[in-house]
Formats: sequence, structure tokens, C-alpha cells
Amino acid sequence: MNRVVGERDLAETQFDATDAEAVLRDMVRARRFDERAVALQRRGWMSGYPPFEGQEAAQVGAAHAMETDDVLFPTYRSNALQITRGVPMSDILLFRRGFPEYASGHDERVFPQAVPIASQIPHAVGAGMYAQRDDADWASLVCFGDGATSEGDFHEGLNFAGVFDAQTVFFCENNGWAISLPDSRQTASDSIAAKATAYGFEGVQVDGNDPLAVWETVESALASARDGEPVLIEALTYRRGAHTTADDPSQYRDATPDLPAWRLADPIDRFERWCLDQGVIDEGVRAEAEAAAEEELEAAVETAEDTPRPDPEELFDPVYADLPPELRRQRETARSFVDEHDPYELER
Ligand SMILES: Cc1ncc(C[n+]2csc(CCOP(=O)(O)OP(=O)(O)O)c2C)c(N)n1
Ligand SMILES: [Mg+2]
Repeated sequence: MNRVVGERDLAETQFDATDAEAVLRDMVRARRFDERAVALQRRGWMSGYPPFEGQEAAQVGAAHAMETDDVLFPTYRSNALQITRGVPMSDILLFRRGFPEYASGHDERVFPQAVPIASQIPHAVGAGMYAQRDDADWASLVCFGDGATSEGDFHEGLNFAGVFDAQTVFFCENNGWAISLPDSRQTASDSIAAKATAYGFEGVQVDGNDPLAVWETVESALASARDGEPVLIEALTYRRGAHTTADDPSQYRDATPDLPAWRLADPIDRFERWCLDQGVIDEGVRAEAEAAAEEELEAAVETAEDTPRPDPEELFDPVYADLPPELRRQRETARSFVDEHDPYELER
């Protein structure tokens, strides 16, 4: 098992100043998206939202490592990865606002976000097995959290990947928590990365708050996967905020958890400081990136608001060909409610 990659000088990496600045700007852009999404949810503009604050380096680094043809299997918390990959911000807002057709990024080869924990892992392995059988030059990258590694789907997925040489990278963002359960209680293994050994392939731990280390690690894992050698990556990071907008972490965690400073550090502050030290950026780049993100967000919110809301009755369409009696009753109730009220009235 490889170890966490520590901080180095830019010259010791495979990257140049342009790469580093692009990563910093994307991290700032992602943070602004996250902050706005939380604010929109608080206003009742959209339903519950799972913030990724603290995980920007892991997700932006991974997005930069992916080639155009690689396929992404995200979770509810992978929004930074998706927008960095090119999914429009407005699509994510629309999906969160209840438009199912915005769940996937067809153009960006992004599958819908999985909410049932670990269920996306066998799907990604299926795609990776397909790529292997088709001799394709792409890999699937599947995101999941530390909590997902206790699910059967995780173990079944990794087992199939090892046996069938699936062209798949398993990208675990270990953010220290599965809702209220700390990662110290999640497993008795030395690490999550160590679990790969049991399935016959490589496991790598990386400093998930160092975006260039993540980029490098994911890029090399994707190259192995395209050659039929899956890799499990454990990106060590930290969930700085709540599990979702419905959660209050002060109920279950201390203000200062017992973790190393590099893991708790704000990845954007840390990387900005490093970029300044390395002479990669001038002061002011962050403020400029924030202003650009604000402008992009304004347009994304406008696009979402200008998209006509679906008829609430559509909720009943996709599940049954013939609705069971109880659901038929509910549909009639919904219809008479909509006839009498504007269902979206409260938003205005
Ligand atoms: C199969 C299943 N069981 C339980 C849940 C409830 N649940 C939602 S998030 C979560 C914790 C997941 O933690 P982790 O995998 O570490 O991901 P994170 O939320 O930290 O990104 C649980 C148990 C669920 N969504 N799906
Ligand atoms: Mg977690």
C-alpha cells in the first residue's frame, strides 16, 4: 500500500503553474457553489442539500485527473467533482429542486448521484467490466464515503473488479464521518486502502486535502484501470460542515476532533498559501475567482428559476404501469389540491 503524498515544491510534481492556478480557481468556484446551495436550501428554494465543504481538494483534484471518455459514478456529495467535470451548476440545482431529468450529465458521462449508500459501486464495476470486455480505452471512477465500505455492495463490487479485471477506480473520500459515526468506529482495518489487498489489487492512501497529490494519484490509478488493474484510493479529508442541511453535528462531535492538522485544514486556504509561496499566483486570484463564481451562480439560479416546474402529478407516473388503489387515491388528492392551489406558491 502506498502512503499519503506530502507537500512538495511545484518543481517536484508533474504539474506547472497553470495547472495549480486552474485547480485553485476550481476549488474556489466549488466552495462558492456549496455556500450558495446551502443558502438556497435554507430559503426553501430547494430540498435538502449535503455540503462538501472541506472536500474540495479531493474532488477537484480527481476531476482534473479524469479523461473525457472516463465515466463518473457520483454520490450525493460529489457536486464539486461534477461541476469541475463540466456539469452545469444549473443542472445540479434543478436536480435538487426536483427535476429528475437533470440527475445525469449525459454529455459529461456522469451517472445519477447515488443516495442508497454503496449501491453505485456494483454499477461502476459493471461499467468497468464492460470496458474490459469491449477493449475500451476508458475507465469508470466511482465515488463513495468511508461509511460505504461497511456495505455488502462495496465488498461485492471490489471482489468482481478483482476477479474480472474491471477498468474501475474506487475513490473513497474518507471525510472522517458517516453521519454521526467517526471513521475510527467504521472498521478495525488499519486503513480503508488496506482492504484492496484482500481483493487482489492495489490500495493507495492519499492526502485528500492536497489537490495536486489527488490529481496525480487518480491519474495514475485511471491509467492502471484502463489496463485492467483496478485501484482503491482512500483520500483522507474532512467533512467540515454538517452531514446535510437536516443535520446538527454539534450533537455528536467535538469542536476539535483528534486528527492531524493537515487533515482538518481548510484545503483552499492551505493550497492558496502554497500557491503564493511557490510564486504560482498573485494575491487577488482568489477574490477574482470568487467574483467569477458569483456571476456564474447568478446565471445558474436564473436558469433554474426560469425552468417551468413539473406538474406534481408526474410524481406518480414512472413507478407503476397500473397504479395500486392507495396510490390512485393519493393521485386524486394531489390533483384536487393542485386544482385549488398553486403548489409552488410558498416559494414566492
Ligand atoms: C443503504 C443505505 N443505508 C443507510 C442510508 C442512510 N445514510 C445516508 S448517508 C449515510 C452515511 C454515509 O457515510 P459515508 O459513506 O461516509 O459518506 P458521507 O456522507 O460521509 O459522504 C447513511 C448511513 C442510506 N442512504 N443508504
Ligand atoms: Mg464519510
